[in-house]
Amino acid sequence: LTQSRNQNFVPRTATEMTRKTLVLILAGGEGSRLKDLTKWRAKPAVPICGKYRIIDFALSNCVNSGLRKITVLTQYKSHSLLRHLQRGWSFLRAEIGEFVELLPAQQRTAEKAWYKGTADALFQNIDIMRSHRAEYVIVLGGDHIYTMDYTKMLLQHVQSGADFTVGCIEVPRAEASCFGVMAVQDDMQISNFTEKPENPEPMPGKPDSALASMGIYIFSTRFLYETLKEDASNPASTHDFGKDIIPAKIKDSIAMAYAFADEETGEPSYWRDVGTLQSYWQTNMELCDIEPELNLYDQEWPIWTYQTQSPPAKFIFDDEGRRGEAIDSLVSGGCIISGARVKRSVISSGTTIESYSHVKDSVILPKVRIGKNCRISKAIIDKACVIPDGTVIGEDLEADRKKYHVSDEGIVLVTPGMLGQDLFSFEGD
Ligand code: ADQ
Ligand code: ADP
Repeated sequence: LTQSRNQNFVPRTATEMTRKTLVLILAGGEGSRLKDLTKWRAKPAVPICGKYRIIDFALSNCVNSGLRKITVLTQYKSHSLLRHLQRGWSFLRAEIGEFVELLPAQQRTAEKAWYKGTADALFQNIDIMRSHRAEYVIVLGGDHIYTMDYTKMLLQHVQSGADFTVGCIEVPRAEASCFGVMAVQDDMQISNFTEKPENPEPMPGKPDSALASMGIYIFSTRFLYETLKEDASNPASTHDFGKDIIPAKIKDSIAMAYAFADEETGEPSYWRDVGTLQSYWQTNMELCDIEPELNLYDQEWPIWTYQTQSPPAKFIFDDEGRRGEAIDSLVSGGCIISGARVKRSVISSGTTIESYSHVKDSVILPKVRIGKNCRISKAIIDKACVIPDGTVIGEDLEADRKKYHVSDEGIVLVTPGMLGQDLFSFEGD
């Protein structure tokens, strides 16, 4: 640690480094590409992987990394997210300097506007950040699925003496246009950064790959405060990290990239942007593989969440002796599969599936009721949907399109609203 070139602060121990770090999780994005899954809730609150919410992954990574001063910035449709955080993430102890603090957008400046961009979201809370007296600030998005020890990136940031460090990952060049894309020198200093380029720059010697920003930034605080102040008074700025701050600041500061990759093989680590219905569905489906890349069973890196206590999943013969079974699937607590077949699917907590129904290649969110004689395939069924007897989903996409949302890839999204469960008849939780 003492090799640090950072003039301002040199941590003497690893714990000093983590204790002097404040994490800010940006959880305010609209997530509009998830269609009706984010009609009532913010993207980080969307249930995923059978029993979690998307934000649980970033939060668990923080806690498991020993980074326990965490603030979460919320904005869009935040009720369900705030409730989840209050119920599930209030176990840290403020008395020993550990907390998850909620920062709902609250128009705290003279301007009568909600957060404009991600940098403005930080600027509006600069006094709160300062009160925590951190030396380093980690900014994370609350909407990715991955497990990552942030202290490795923090250590690199400290040792390199960087003003800021951007987490990056190798992605197929064909998919890179939805990310910030960067070029780096041999020492990992960033030489170029373009937000969502039409024609992403390939990696040297790898024409089909590009180096994408993971939207994870570590800043040395003094540099961050000066930068945010400068940006706030720049009328030409949209006050966004990816669009404004990062590209502008690589020129006149020490800007480093941290590669999120296997240390031995150099292969990119597991990281999923669940921004679209296809990627959301795919991320869930991958868990049905025999050895998924995302290991939810790793006791060294538990993914924490809030859940109501529920009994074990139950698989039963129905009255006519038909077996209830699930194969290549994840079935959460509180589920009852009675005389129905489930294949390659993720069935979230508290769901029931009745006789003669067949569910395959689908993601079923919590507390769904699937009646008798239903056939459901390649579908995402939102929380608390009640699927009537005899419903067929995923076989005739033209027919499905009339009632549900069908993605370009042919995945059918069904929500309570689409089933006529409206504000007055819907019983969420
Ligand atoms: P995007 O995800 O497209 O790209 P953005 O929409 O700004 O960028 O969202 C970044 C994060 O901030 C998300 O977690 C979002 O939920 C949250 N957020 C957005 N606006 C917010 C606000 N006003 N208040 C609080 N939270 C807010 C970014 C980077 C790219 C990078 C990708 C990686 O800009 O360079 O490649 O993330 O997914
Ligand atoms: P929670 O678990 O916090 O109840 P969810 O993740 O299910 O929330 O978020 C959905 C929110 O939107 C809940 O507050 C729920 O009551 C509401 N909601 C979802 N669908 C509908 C609907 N069709 N009509 C009315 N309210 C809905």
